[in-house]
Amino acid sequence: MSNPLYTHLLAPHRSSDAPFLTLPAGETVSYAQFHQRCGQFAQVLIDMGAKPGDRIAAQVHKSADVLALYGGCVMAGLVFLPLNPAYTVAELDYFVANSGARVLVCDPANAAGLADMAARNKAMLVTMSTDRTGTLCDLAQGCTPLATVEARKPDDLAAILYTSGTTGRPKGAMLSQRNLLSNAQALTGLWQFTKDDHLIHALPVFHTHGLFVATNITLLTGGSMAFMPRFDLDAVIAALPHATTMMGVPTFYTRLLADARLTKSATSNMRLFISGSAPLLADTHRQFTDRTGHRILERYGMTETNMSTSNPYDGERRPGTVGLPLPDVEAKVCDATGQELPRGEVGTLEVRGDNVFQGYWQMPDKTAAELRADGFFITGDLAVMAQDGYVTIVGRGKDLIIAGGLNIYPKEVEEVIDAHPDVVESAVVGVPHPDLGEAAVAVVVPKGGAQLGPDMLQPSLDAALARFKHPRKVIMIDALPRNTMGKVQKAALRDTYKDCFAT
Ligand code: MCA
Ligand code: AMP
Repeated sequence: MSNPLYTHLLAPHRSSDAPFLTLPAGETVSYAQFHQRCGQFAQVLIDMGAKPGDRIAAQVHKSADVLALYGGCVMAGLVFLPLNPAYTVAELDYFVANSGARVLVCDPANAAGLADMAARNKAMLVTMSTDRTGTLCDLAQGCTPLATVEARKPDDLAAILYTSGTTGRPKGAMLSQRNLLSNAQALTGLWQFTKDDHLIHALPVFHTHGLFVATNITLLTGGSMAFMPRFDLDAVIAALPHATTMMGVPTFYTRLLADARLTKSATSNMRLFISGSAPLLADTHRQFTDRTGHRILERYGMTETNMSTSNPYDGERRPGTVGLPLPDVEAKVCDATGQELPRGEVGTLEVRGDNVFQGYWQMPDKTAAELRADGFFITGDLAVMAQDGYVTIVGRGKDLIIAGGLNIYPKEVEEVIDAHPDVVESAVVGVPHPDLGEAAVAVVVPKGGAQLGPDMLQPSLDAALARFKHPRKVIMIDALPRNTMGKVQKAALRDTYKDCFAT
């Protein structure tokens, strides 16, 4: 049997009583218990008729069982498809239909509302709650774990994660066993993770950061995680003295810095704080060092590429930069044709390596537009590479807002607002936000004579979009600024409203 992810992440500690997860109530999940649960989910899914390569979509709240479901998919050769619990039924419908998911796992509270959609898409609907109940959990409870793990080749798919684009519908990034394993191995070595590490895990588990970077590294080393349902400042501060590492988005760090309990002594047991998913301000980096003595290690990645660059463990962690390409990852700053630019010039970052995904699920045209024939992936991030190889992300070539580490595609929000009968047009822009880094502002032109208050857009937004995508502010104006070509000047709007969240 060959199944690289199983062999490296799950098999080595399968009989170990060492803790894998510590949960908020003080309960622990040992490696042996986790392995058993993975095997039970694998067997239940197979009994339901799932075949290797089938997609298993899960829109559930964070729990130990979600990770076991991921492990179960690995064991049964299934493709795990995690989805943000904040998504509306309309958003979910697209993901289930596009992926052709065989099974949709949802929270019991949502089952009735999703039944029609699941049936229409021919997906079997089962439930999982955070307290280990629900139809899937109940079936797993009494089930004998899968005895023979499904064979998988390195290029077989392990997961699909949807990521939006600046145009069109979200695209399913196909991640292979090789993509996930190679990245976990590279990061483990680079960041010197061992079985003695105890990682504060306060991230969601429906994205690369919390699901793959944090979890796969821990599984690979046999270390443990303080597994929290969400980022709760009090819980994270209480966990610091017992932990050795934390991974977070910049908002975690700004919230910690705003609390006087973040001190040198509170963090004296910690060896490493890692930040990513959005730009960490150099100022935040410096303030954190001044307060705690720790230099936050910033790294850079994407759903399509896993992690591509990182500041070093030993050596200079340069504030404002995302460090150097990972071992065996090539990174270059290019012009629009893919021609590498001289060091110091701004261009688009392209990356190549085992970390780079297999393409977009059933979207060959979109794959071809972003993944070059020679294997380089066009990230859409604007970057500069210094003479010594350090990469700085200076902007985005794509129209994207990253709020608290979550991506908001303005186009998707504008389409919903523009469909309102009293709206002529709108522009959604990201502006600085003290907590989230960036936040979305909608600038809306109402139809002449229409009495359109900002709240009147709410029903349309509620029906279509997860709440984290809703604009934090709606501003009505008479006309959008346009250049001579008639293009909306988003830069001007960003400038006009740059202080609207200033404290
Ligand atoms: C929650 N809300 C947000 C966000 N999160 N709005 C905008 N941006 C957000 N990120 C909204 C909710 O809809 C809700 O709105 C209100 O804020 C309060 O929600 P709550 O859940 O209480 O918020 P929170 O606990 O304060 O969460 C903020 C957070 C969280 C801790 C920053 O969003 C978070 O954990 N972010 C991390 C995301 C992440 O893991 N990103 C990695 C993906 P209302 O009141 O209207 O209902 S990127 C990735 O994986 C790449 C590969 C990489 O490089 O890592
Ligand atoms: P996602 O599509 O959710 O995978 O988000 C990937 C995007 O997050 C990248 O294309 C970058 O724009 C951004 N990103 C991730 N890490 C960093 C970082 N350390 N600094 C700046 N931007 C980042």
